Amino acid sequence: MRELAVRGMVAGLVLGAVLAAGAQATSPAGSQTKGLQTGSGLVNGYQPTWWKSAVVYQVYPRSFQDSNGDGIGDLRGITARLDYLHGLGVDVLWLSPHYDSPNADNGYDIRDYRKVMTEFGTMADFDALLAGIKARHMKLIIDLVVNHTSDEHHWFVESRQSKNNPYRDYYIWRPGKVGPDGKRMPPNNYRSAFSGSAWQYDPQTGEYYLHLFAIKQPDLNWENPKVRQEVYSLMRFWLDKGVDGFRMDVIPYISKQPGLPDLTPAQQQHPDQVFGNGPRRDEFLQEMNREVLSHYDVMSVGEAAGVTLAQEPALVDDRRHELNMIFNFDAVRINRDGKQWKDWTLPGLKAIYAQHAAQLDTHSWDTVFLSNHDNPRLVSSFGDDRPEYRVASAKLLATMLMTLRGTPFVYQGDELGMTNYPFQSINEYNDIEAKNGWQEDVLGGHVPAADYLANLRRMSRDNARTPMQWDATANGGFTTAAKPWLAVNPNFTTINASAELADPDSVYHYYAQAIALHHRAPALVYGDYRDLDPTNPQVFAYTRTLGQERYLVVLNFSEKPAEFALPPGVRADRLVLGNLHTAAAETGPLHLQGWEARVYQY
Ligand code: TEU
Ligand code: CA
Repeated sequence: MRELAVRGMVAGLVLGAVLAAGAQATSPAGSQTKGLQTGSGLVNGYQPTWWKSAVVYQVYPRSFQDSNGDGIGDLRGITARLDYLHGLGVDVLWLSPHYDSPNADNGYDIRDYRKVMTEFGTMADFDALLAGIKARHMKLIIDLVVNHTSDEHHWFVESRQSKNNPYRDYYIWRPGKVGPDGKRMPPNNYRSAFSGSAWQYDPQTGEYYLHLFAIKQPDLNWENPKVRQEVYSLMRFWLDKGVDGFRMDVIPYISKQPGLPDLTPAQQQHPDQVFGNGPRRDEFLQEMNREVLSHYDVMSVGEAAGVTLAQEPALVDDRRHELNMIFNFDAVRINRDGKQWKDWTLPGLKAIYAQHAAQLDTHSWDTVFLSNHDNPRLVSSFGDDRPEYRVASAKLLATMLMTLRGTPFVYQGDELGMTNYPFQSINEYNDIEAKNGWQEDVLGGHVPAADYLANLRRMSRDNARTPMQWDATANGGFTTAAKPWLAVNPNFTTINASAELADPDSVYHYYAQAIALHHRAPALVYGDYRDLDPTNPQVFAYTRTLGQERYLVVLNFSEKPAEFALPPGVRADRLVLGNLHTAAAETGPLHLQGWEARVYQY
């Protein structure tokens, strides 16, 4: 373990030195908006804050770096790679769940909120990681999963004992119904996100409990003030250790519909919009803010499945004192109907960003992301991961992430242009969502295996969960174990951090440049956004302006060359970022190569 950690540290130190020379200061643009602030301290109407100008990097600890050779990523492994992350220029790390868990859903099923998962290390390892993050002037947000717990949490172990157990009302228990055939039936027609009914019958007390996700993830009953106080207490536990905020897992789901009636056929098309809009959602979030968040200088970002862009201000308008921002799923799921992969169009994506701009005023901050641990790889979903286009399209996507309006979120490995995994059989998958779906859809005789696997290969969450590819040694340098918990993408021999650190033209160094640009340009944080050609099927071109600071971003979302004429008043004066070396100074229409991205200041 020490050898690996040292090797990681050395690589990081070398990288840190190299990049420090080239990269701009990673201090968030917030510190550079002084001259732009009006008397009220606002910048273009926005209240500047550290989490608005920060760039966030998500770490999925299971797959980031193994330090003790057991094939599973851990906290010491992350600590050994902090210089790599600092060198990239990111400001905030979002750590996916690190708590004690039986891993039915890889940590999103928490058994003890105040204990570090044994496989990930100890609380001392967490403290060392946090100290290492702070020493590099970065911040840490952790994953708050409080819509549900593990069924092995002691609250649930108690709750299921008897109907009068003091913990019974920590969860949502209901008697079933009796069907026309006289058989027992669940209380309503809710379905789990991971296949099957959202209700599990428990013989011990002859009732069903609700689980909107896995059977081993019973939903907490937020109507119970004791549950809410337990959550606020565990939040304070981590905030008092110095954590800088939370990413909140499916947080809009915490308020359930009174009486839990069946979903109507229309609601069954978008059950998340029923689950995410319960009547007490905002009351609970305002109480959480009043009791906890408002007492700390922290960042809160809610994962908001089921909340439409029109509804978004209800959760993020700063006058409502709920959350700082949320992840809206419209863009990241433009390529899916439910779980079925579908093609998408660039005008369709641009229309979503136009809606973001229209729905969110200067009181409502946004996030910019197109990947995470629940979605396939960025370059495979929104770029083109064929060898001839992978690097250029990965850089183009980085350009978009760093120049749209909102806090950008980079998912681990996307800074290397890591791609989807070439899955062949269901046995190669780990994800409960994939395996439960196989059980129900394929073994249930509803979907041919080949069709299920073809779709799964494109949309599976496991695409993003294969281990980080650090170098060309065995298992990509992720682990010294013979077998990692999930196979490393075989393309690690060519796509890996070591090779990219050594290549100044790599996706990694491009991300570092794009992040540095984001940091030195308040207009890219707080500036107005204007789409120059919403219906153009191939080119995404927009401006970001803040007073006299004006940027033009032009992205060719195709392998085919494109010509783009600039509207009056918009000029390609000074190229400040480009992913190909063909951006000649042009006065007339721009001539873009396939997957070419350019950012001009004018
Ligand atoms: O995800 C909730 C969620 O919306 C996704 O799981 C989505 O429903 C799923 O990917 C369907 O395609 C959060 C976590 O990010 C996810 O990893 C967990 O599995 C889930 O909640 C339960 O905690
Ligand atoms: Ca390990």
